[in-house]
Amino acid sequence: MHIGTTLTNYIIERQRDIEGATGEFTGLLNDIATSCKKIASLVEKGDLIGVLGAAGSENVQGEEQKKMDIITNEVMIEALESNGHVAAMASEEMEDVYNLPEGKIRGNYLVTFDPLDGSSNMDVNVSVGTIFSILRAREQKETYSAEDFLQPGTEQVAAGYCLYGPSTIMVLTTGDGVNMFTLDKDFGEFIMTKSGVKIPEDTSEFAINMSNMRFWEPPMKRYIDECLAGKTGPRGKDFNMRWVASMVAEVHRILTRGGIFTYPIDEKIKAKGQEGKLRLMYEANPMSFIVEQAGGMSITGRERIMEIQPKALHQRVPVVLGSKNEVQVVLDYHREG
Ligand code: P6P
Repeated sequence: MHIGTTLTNYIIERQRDIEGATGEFTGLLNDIATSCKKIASLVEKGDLIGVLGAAGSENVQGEEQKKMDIITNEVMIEALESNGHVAAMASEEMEDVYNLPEGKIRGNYLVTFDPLDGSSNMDVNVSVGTIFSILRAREQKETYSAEDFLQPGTEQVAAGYCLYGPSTIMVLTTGDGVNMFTLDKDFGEFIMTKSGVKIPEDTSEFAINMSNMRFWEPPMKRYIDECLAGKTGPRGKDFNMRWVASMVAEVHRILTRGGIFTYPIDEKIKAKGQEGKLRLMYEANPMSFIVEQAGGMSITGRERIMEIQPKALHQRVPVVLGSKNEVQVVLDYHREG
């Protein structure tokens, strides 16, 4: 597909490539695009419409919910539940699976999403994003449970995110590479601005929350120490560091110019009885699908994220993703112990 085509046309063209496609998948992707346009409008207005700040509640993760966490979750549900493409949904902001109200037609696809990842950045006007993942429902039924969603990341039929930054950019993979679409707000269409995105295999830019350094496991401590040692150390080159505290922004930078992003397991996380900070079903898996489709690599430090058999809807995992030769260094260090 050519630069300048609309997301709508791209999706329809892709549907033609898929034998037996019924148009349901096309309709679902368009519904997701519609929800992201609505969210982009709300994010942009911010304080003008009183949507910033805390909601006064906690999500299933025990994290303080922002007003926009709840608002954007409702936007996604409203956009996805009415057109008969979705079997059920799961969200960072909802403890249980969201089953469609009685009478709504169930479709063939399960959708997981983080409606506004990095939402605390909204209050300080820093980029945030929506992350989504699409799985096939293995059977048609009225009521779905978490077990229906517990499929490895390799089962995803599509994944993407919408980054609400200086531009609003939808990044999408349906298993045939990664394409980027920039929202032209003058006429409300996402326009293809990059096609066949590839992550540079090497990098000298790492992203990690350095305040957790004293909690890291030895392999991660070794890796970051060597980055900080730069030319004087075993890596023989200087590194740059970034930390936006918005995974969507970090991944977008890596897709654009390379890099490595990691939220590793650490002693603080283990002390809480958790296996990581980021969530598998609606953060790590969709981002891993995108990164791998762009020629990058995505692991926990020890194994490929997309091969993990999920045990729970809100399961957390360590994440190390980005330029494949750099992620390989981290994998090698974990294997050396
Ligand atoms: P910390 C946002 O809350 C998020 O889930 C990711 O988008 C981001 O990379 C990470 O957590 C930031 O975590 O500990 O730096 O606030």
